[in-house]
Amino acid sequence: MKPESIKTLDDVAKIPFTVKTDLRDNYPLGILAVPPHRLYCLHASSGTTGKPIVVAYTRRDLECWTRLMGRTFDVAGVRKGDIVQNMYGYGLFTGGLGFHYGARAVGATVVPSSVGNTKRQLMLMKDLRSTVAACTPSYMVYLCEASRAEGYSPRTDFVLKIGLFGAEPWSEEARKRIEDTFGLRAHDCFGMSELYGPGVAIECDQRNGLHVWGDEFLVETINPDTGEVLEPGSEGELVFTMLSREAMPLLRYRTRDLSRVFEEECACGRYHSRIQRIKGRSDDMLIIGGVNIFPSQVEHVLMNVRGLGDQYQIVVSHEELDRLAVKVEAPQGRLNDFELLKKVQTDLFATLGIRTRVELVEEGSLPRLEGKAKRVVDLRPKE
Ligand code: DLL
Repeated sequence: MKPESIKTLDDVAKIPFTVKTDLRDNYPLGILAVPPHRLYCLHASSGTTGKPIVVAYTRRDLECWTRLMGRTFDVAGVRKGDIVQNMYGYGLFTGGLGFHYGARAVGATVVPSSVGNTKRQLMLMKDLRSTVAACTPSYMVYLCEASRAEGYSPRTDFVLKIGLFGAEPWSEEARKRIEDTFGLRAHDCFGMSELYGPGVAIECDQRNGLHVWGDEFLVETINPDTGEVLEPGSEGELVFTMLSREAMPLLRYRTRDLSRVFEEECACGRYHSRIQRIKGRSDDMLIIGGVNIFPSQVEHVLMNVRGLGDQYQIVVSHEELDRLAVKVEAPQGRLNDFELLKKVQTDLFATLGIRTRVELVEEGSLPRLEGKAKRVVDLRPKE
């Protein structure tokens, strides 16, 4: 295709899709559209195998991302004078720095407390009088319980007004729980590393769909099985084209996220079209406490540990927080081999970045299915 081939919006449908494996196959920086010395920053997110996907930003890309995050904060009502406790992970994950840039763009005060250390988070939330909480919704739900367990009265000890929650699917029930506990207004934020990070779409005060920043992202919905473009309003897989990205201008990037686009004007007065809250994914990626995990990553680790059997099962559950457990078969003599267990646990942590409970089970005890193996058991409550 040549740039001249695109004359109208309908011509966009002639451009082939870009998919996650295109990025993985070109690891680390094989699809850059600028010379490497123009890069200002690199982030990374999980790929389907051991190697992550690397995402690159020029100076202009970082400025654009910051502007989009600033708008995202603005839509949610965050202003100068607000104190933003940013509990997204700082590091390769785009959540931490993305929200950091957003807070700076609106002139708010940012507390980069990053993930974890719940006691300290609660202490800071009270003592620094944080007015905005930014974290994964599952962590905020956890803070509902944890704050009471630590002896706080969430509505009087904290002064949170606004919550910016995303990076994983969540429900209206979770929203209600968070709002009732903390007396704040919770906004759903959507984004993905390949599309800068957070800051692709955000709920306004109407909270009836998330406004997509259409001046930067052209959004389409497709039938995930056939690739056919769907009319606005129909449910399908979201596909994004970035309009001004320099380092990695992805065209028709398939997100695997299922949603619906609607273009009606919003009561808030904004013309940016909206996407419905993400319904789920059309691939097997699991999101565990905001961390993306592919079952193939687990398999990759297990295959590389000597002494294990071939069958395994991934069990995801929810006890206060999302938990990941891996059951793997081992020969009779090694079921109590602590060294082996430890090795699996350490290797999984190194690849996935989250802690996993590993169980060595008897050979023959895990279910065998004909045809496609069902490796994942997800016991988390459904909406
Ligand atoms: O999760 C970026 C982000 C950080 C978004 C903080 C919002 C807040 P990735 O790690 O690349 O990037 O994961 C992207 O997470 O394709 C969705 O499946 C899922 N996801 C992100 N936001 C939402 C949301 C960040 N609001 C993947 N609702 C996406 C449901 C979400 N799923």
